[in-house]
Amino acid sequence: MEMIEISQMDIFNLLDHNQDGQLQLKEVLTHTRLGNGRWMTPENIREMYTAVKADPDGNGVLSLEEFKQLNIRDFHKYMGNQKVKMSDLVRNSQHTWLYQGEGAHQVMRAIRQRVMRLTRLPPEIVEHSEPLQVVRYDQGGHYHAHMDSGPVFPETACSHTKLVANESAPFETSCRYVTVLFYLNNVTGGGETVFPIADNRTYEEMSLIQNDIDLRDTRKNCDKGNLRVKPQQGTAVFWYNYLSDGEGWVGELDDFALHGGCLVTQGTKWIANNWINVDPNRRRQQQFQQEMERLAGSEAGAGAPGEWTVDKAYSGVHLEL
Ligand SMILES: [Ca+2]
Ligand SMILES: [Ca+2]
Repeated sequence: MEMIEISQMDIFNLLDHNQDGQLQLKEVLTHTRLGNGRWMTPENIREMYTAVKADPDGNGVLSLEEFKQLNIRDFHKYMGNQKVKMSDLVRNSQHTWLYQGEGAHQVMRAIRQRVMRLTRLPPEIVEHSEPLQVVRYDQGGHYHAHMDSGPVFPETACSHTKLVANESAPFETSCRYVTVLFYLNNVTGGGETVFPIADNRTYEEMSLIQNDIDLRDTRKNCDKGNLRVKPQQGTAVFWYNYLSDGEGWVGELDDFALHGGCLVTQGTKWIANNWINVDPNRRRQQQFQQEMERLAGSEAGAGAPGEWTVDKAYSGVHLEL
């Protein structure tokens, strides 16, 4: 594989969203998905600047000169020494997966049938989607605002079709066209589902973080989100994570689908998620469905292992966006 050389100057320019030659706090925050699941607040960034002496003139922004002086080892050492609590993570909850394919418990089958009727999507698409994810948030639990699926470029593979398509791709995402979120109980305090920028026509990525207010932070700023849905047992909310391509198929990612789980202030919150996976590449989706049908047909009577294959493919999926 070819390695890409990028200089510190290139990184600086990538981070400097408004191209003013300074890194503002929000420009740094937008790119702080560090891979260890930790959520960074403006205060965390300031503490980090102080600890690694990143901002010697103390004006709260990093100039190119300051950025070049940064010792990346100091930074990693600082991050490595941080004690991380569950409440510091992007997501503080537990989950499991429940099989819904042929032969599953009638309640699981009934949920799948209802998702078909609700979304009006072809049964073969819904049947070959991910199993049901059941999630429990204890008191103090949350999930900061995120997208359920990622952008799809020509060189992006979908998790569900990649094996069938047999194409090597540098990027991969789950291609979750639709999310159906079920509320399994009434939550005593908090736990709303927040869509911080729903219906916000003037949305721009950087406006998510204003001074010290990060609208994605569901522990602190749920009250400032545009749309909040209160959990009510037996109800569900569903939305599209991608726009239409204008030709009856899945198009670009819909940034407005950003959502999160607000802090549970009292009691426990139980939800379940059904994600409907559709490959924006129509040919790959069709290829995948044909293969699933062939597998189910060739091994009929053996508990439809074709579907188990799909379910198993998702057993390790843990998406942090
Ligand atoms: Ca800037
Ligand atoms: Ca500075």
